[in-house]
Amino acid sequence: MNKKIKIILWAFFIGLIVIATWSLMPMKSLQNSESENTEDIDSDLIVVGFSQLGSESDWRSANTKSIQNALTKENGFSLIFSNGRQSQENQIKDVRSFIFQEVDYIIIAPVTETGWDTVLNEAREAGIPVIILDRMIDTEDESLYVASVGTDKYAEGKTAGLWLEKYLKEQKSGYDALQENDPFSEVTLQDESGQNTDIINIVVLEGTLNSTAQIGRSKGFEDIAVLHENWNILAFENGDFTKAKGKEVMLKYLQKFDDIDILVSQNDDMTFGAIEAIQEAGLKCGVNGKIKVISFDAVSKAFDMMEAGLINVDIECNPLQGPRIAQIIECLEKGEAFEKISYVKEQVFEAKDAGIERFARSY
Ligand code: GYE
Repeated sequence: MNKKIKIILWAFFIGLIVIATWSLMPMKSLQNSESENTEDIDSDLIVVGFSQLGSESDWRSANTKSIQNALTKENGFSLIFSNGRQSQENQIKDVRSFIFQEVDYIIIAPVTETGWDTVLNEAREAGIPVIILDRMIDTEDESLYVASVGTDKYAEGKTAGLWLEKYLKEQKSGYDALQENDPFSEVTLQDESGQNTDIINIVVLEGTLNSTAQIGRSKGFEDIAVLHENWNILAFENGDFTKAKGKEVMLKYLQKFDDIDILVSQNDDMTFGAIEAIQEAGLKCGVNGKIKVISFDAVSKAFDMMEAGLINVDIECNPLQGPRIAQIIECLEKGEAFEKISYVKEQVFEAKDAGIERFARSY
C-alpha cells in the first residue's frame, strides 16, 4: 500500500471513531448528568427522581438529607439524586433524564421560579407526577405539579420586619443614653405608638435573584419597611446564598456606608461571610455591636453565633421536608386525598434564648 492511501485510510478510521463517540453523547447526557446516586435503581420499589438545586448552604445540605432519610429502601423507595449545581439548565436535563428512565415520581427543588412549563409538560405527557420542593415555580398551569412542599418565604420576610419593629420599640422604651455601643443611643424621637423615629440605616444581602426565597423574603420585609418612614434601606445586592458572596458584598457595603445600623441577610451562610467581613473591618455586630444582625434559616452554626451574641435574631426556615414528601407519595399511591400546597412549621429564635432553644434541633 502506498503512503498516500495509508494516510487516507487512517484519517477515515479516526473520523469514524470521532463520529461514533459524538453520536453517543446525547444519550449519555440524558443519563443523569450530575447524579450522585451510587445505588442501582430498584424498580420493584417506588422510583423517585430528585432534582436538588445545589449544595450552596448548610440549609440545603439539611434539606437534601431530610429527603434522603425519608425516601429510603426500607421505606419502599428507590431514590435517584441529582445536584443541579445552581443551574436551571442542569435541572431541566436532570428532569429529562428522569423521564427517560421512566421513574414513578419526580421531585424538583427549583433554583429560580420561571421557565419550567416545557419540561413539566414533558413529564405530564409521560404520566409522571411532579412534586415541587422548597421553592416555588411561576406558572399559569397549576396542574403541571401535583403538590408543593416548602415554607412561606413571604411570611419569613414579614416576620423579620416585625421583629425589627419590636426591637426598635424595646430599644426606645429601655433607652439608656449611657450605653456606649448602642447604635440607638442618640434616639430622641418617638411617635405616638412608641416607635423609634430616628433614621435606621439598613443593608440587605439578598439570595439568588428570582428564587422564591429571595422574592418572598425581600417582599415580606419591604412590606413592613414601607410602613416606617425612618427605615432607610441603603442597598440590597445579590449574595447568592453563599458565605463567600455574602462576605464580598458586605465588604463592599462597609466601604460604601459608614453608618449601617441593621444587616438583613437572607440566609445564614451569607450571614457567616458578612460577620467575617465586619470583624475584619474592626467593627462589632450583634447584641453588643453597632450593626444588628437579622438572619434566616437558623442552622446549627447560627445558634453558635447567636450564643456568641453575633446574630440578634434568626428567622427559621425549616428544611425538614422529607417526611411530608413521603406522606404525599403514599397518598398518591393509595389514591387518597392530600393538601396540594403545604408549608412546614417554623419559629423565630433570638440570641438570648439560643442556648436553650438549640436543644432537640437536628440541623
Ligand atoms: O434559606 C438558603 C438556601 O430556598 C429556603 O435556599 C431556601 C434557601 C435557604 O440556599 O440557605
